[in-house]
Amino acid sequence: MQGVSATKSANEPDPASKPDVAVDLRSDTVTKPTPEMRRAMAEAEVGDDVYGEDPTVNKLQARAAEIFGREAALFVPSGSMGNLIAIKVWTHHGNEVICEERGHINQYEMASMSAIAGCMPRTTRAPEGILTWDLIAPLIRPKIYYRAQTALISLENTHNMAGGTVYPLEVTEDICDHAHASGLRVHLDGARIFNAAVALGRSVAELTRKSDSVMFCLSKGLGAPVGSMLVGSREFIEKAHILRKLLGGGMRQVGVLAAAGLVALERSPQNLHRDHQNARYLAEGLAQIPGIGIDPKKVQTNIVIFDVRGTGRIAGEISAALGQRKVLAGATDQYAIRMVTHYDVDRSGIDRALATLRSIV
Ligand code: TLP
Repeated sequence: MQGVSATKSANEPDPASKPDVAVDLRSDTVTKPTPEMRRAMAEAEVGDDVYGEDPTVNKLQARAAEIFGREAALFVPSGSMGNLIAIKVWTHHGNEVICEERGHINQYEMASMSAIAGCMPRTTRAPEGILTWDLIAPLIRPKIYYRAQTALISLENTHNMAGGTVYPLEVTEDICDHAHASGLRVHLDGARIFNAAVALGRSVAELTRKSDSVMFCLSKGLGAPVGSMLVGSREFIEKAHILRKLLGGGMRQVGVLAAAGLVALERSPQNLHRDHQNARYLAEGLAQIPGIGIDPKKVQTNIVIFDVRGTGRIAGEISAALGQRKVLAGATDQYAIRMVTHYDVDRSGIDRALATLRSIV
């Protein structure tokens, strides 16, 4: 069981400790709503949010804006839609968006920045996924009539596919200062910004204060069943609101989801340090398995990506073998496997995952 939490009772059975139940390390998106979330959902006051009349959504939006120290916030169905909306607000068709090559907006959002926002990603690979102004500056297009124009820089904190890495605050702020001086906007894909905040011991407001817009997910480590938030200035959110409708993201009595989101926002950040401890413990265990490549010191948050080349087998084979033994993890490329710790997996689940992998390789 994950620690002292108001979201789950200490008597609740832990699914990971039952051998017939899978240890699901595919993602922190797999977390199920806690009993407190389910109660809040059942009791939520609702209204038609397309009319702006859902009191629970309005409360969630006001609270998110307050926590991030911003003027306004908007509830959106998914992180992908939130990122796309932000890109559309800050760009025109034909613009370029600078992002890290392995970034979610570049790899996992169905090329929506091109297909829908009409933008080109301009990417580079950064050590540990952490962009710096030195890496970004050469990617900015000169202001010449025959070149596409750079409009936006999008950062990802924590960086998912680089292994949950965290941007040092000075680096983000330096990027934002230079970007603004160059007339560029900065969007933050902060799907897991609360994990970054816990890792750095700082508030999400501090970590994000210089970004022009922030998207964060309620439905990852925070454990809500659905939903993400955009936060920024009132003007940004007004534009985002229109674009959400354009994309078909206007929802009606959606307070039932916002209610779970509110519980996630208030309660879950205090539990994330356990996921980080479990991830480090997992990485230390993995490092002792012959053929597995990982540096546990590099695991800063809840994402563990390890190399299986030394086992002589490819990641897909190993993850399939793990799956047959009810340990779920995804291959992220030919030789890499990702395991993500979260609220619904405890130490015994991690031990099971380690023992299972050891027996396979
Ligand atoms: N990430 C998912 C998969 O899509 C890879 C996961 O399991 O980690 N930004 C970041 C950094 C993300 O990791 C994700 C989801 C999103 C945006 C998109 O969020 P959703 O799934 O709500 O559209």
